[in-house]
Order: sequence, then structure tokens, then C-alpha cells
Amino acid sequence: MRTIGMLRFDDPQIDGSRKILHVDMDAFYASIEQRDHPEYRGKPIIIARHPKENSGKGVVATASYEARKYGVHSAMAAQEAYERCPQAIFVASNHSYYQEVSRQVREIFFRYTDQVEPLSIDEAFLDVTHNKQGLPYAMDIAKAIQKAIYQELQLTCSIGVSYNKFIAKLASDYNKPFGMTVITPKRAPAFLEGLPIEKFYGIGQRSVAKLHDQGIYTGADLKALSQDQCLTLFGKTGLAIYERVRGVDNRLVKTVRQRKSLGKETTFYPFLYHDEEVEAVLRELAQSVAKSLAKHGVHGKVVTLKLRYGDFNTMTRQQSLHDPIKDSDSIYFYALDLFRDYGEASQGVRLLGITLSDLTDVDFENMQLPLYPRLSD
Ligand code: TTP
Ligand code: MG
Ligand code: MG
Repeated sequence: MRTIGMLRFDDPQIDGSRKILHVDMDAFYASIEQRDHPEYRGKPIIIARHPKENSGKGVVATASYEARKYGVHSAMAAQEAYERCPQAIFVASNHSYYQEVSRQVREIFFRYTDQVEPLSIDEAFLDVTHNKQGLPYAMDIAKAIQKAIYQELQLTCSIGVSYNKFIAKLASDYNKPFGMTVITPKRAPAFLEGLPIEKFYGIGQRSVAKLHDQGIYTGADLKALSQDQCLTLFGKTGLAIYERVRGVDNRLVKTVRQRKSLGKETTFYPFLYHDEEVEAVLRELAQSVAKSLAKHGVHGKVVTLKLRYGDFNTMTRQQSLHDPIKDSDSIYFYALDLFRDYGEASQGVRLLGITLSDLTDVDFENMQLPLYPRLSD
């Protein structure tokens, strides 16, 4: 129970039902350079222009773990980094390339969930409570993601697994590089109580010094503060800090990706030569597209049929509809229409695909009205 003036509130409650990952790449820019240049591996790499070529100006974007041993870190003047580690290899940043790698990492996340909230070029929150594989343990998804990133991109990441964003982010940082830290609701109190106060979001460097003066060093010390004391000490963020130290953070993972299209395709060998075979496959594809539209809660206005013949000649044909559709009969109807207009089964069909695009959320506003109003209305 807590009181603010005359008001009394129950303490915030933990919601342990969500499964949240925070994934952060290790020494991201430097690791990409070490991957691409084997001669950089195992060596101190500093992502910045060499201060000698840059009249001492410039700042360090990041440094490989080998360089960090010398005290080199992000945002340090390149000149100072050079003084600390003169043997380091300086590499100029190639931001657009790193952005491309960032996209490749994100594509791996999307295999598991669409609930992905990128925080920066090298990190993201994922809500895997309902994941595409139906895996029950968030840790197994974290392991699979770490493995896929390592095998496919030859890069390492660290992952925090927990029931909210705040703890997942702390956890990903807890054991770097190539680490994985799982904080269950049961483990959270001890984990948070043991953290130094500078780890709590919203506590700036100046506050840290002030708090140390008052003998407040750890999460446990913070937790001993009343809500009024938090509000006095931290102003507006006081309430959040009061909740965070109690393991409460109800912020949702905010997704950025609006799926642009949803499609299914399938290949055949031997090829299909008969209209009836093609129609049967289109019906199945339509059903599976409809299923995945329903799963994502979307419908779409453009139907695309993709057709590849035995000789690899490929054609795609689209039709644009006035209203969005989502049921398998409609999808089948329009896809079949396209096939009848443009397809020729006798040439031998090696691949068929149906895609629905121009997707929008199915919600109240764009729901279709029933075609026939009831007589009593
Ligand atoms: P971070 O995730 O903060 O750092 P990192 O990935 O290099 O290392 P760590 O293993 O500790 O996570 O930042 C990701 C990238 O963003 C980093 O590789 C380079 C870039 N960056 C800057 O350009 N300037 C900065 O001040 C910081 C902090 C990062
Ligand atoms: Mg990182
Ligand atoms: Mg980061």
C-alpha cells in the first residue's frame, strides 16, 4: 500500500504473463569489420577515422572487445583512444552497410514474431509470448535467434529474457558478449535489488552522485524509498522508478512493421499439366493465405498470382479490388480468374503462388456491411 497525500494505492503488481526478449549485438560495427576482414580478428579495432589522418578530431563509434581492455569506448575522442591504444587498427565507419546488416538481423527476428520494436541499429525488443513457432519457452527462442545470427551472419549478440522490457534490457547487458540471461519473476527481486542505481533508467549521472551522498547505491536502497520520496528525488520519473525497482514495467513492445503482403507458394515435380490440378492447388493456397491473414488480423485489396512454367518462364498477374478481402473463397475466386485469363496448364506448371497485398488491419471502420439487410431492420 502507498499513499500520496490523501490518496491510497495498492502497490503495483507484477504481470508475469509476457515473454520479452531484448537482443543487442556485441561490439556491432567492430564485429562486422572483424567478420569481413579476418586479419582484424583478435585485434583491437576502433571504429573512427585515425586521428592522424583527421587532425586529431573525430569520436569513437565503438571498439572491439580487444580494444576495450585499454579503456577505449564509444563516444571517446579518437585522439584519446589512440593514446590509450596506439597499436589499434582504426577503421572508418560505413554506416549504410551496418544498416543493411541491421536489416538482416531484423529479418531473423521476424521469423519468430512480428512483435519487434527496434531501439537502435543494433538492438530490439521482441514480444515472443505468442511466437510463430508456438515455442513455450522464451529461452529456446532466444537460443535459436542467437544461433541463427551466429551461423548465418557470423556475428554474436547478447540476449536478455524476461517478462518485461525493463528487465529484459538489463539482462541482455548483464553477460556480454555472446551472453544470455534469463530473469524470471521469481528471480527479479534479487536481481533488481543487487543492481547499482545507475542501471535504472531515468537516473542521470548527476542524480547518481547525489544519491551516493545519501547512502543510496543499489536497487535495494532505492526500494526502501517511499513513493513520495521517489517523486521528490526524481520528479516526474519518480513513479516509474518506484515501479521498476519493484519489477513492474507494463510498457508494450511497439511494433513498427506493417506487413506489406502475405503470400504462399508451392512447387511441383512432376509439373502440373491439367486445369483441375491447378485449381485444387489454388484452393489450398487460398486457404493457407486466408489463415495467415486471420492470424495477423489483416485483409488486402490486391491479389497476385505467380506462375512458373517448366522452362522457368515466370509470370505474375494482379488484380486490384475495390474492397479488401480475407476469406479463402474470395481469394480463390480472384486467383482462379487470373489463372483462367493468363495461365496455360498444358505448358507444365512448376510453381504456383498467391499473394494478398495492400493490407490493412481488420477493424470496425473498414468492416464490410452485410450485403442483405435483415427484413426486420
Ligand atoms: P551499442 O550497442 O551501444 O554498442 P556495441 O554494439 O558496439 O557494443 P556492446 O557489445 O557493448 O553492445 O551500440 C551499437 C552501435 O551503435 C555501435 O557498434 C556503434 C554505434 N554507436 C555509435 O556510433 N556511437 C555511440 O556513442 C554508441 C553508443 C554506439
Ligand atoms: Mg551492441
Ligand atoms: Mg545497442
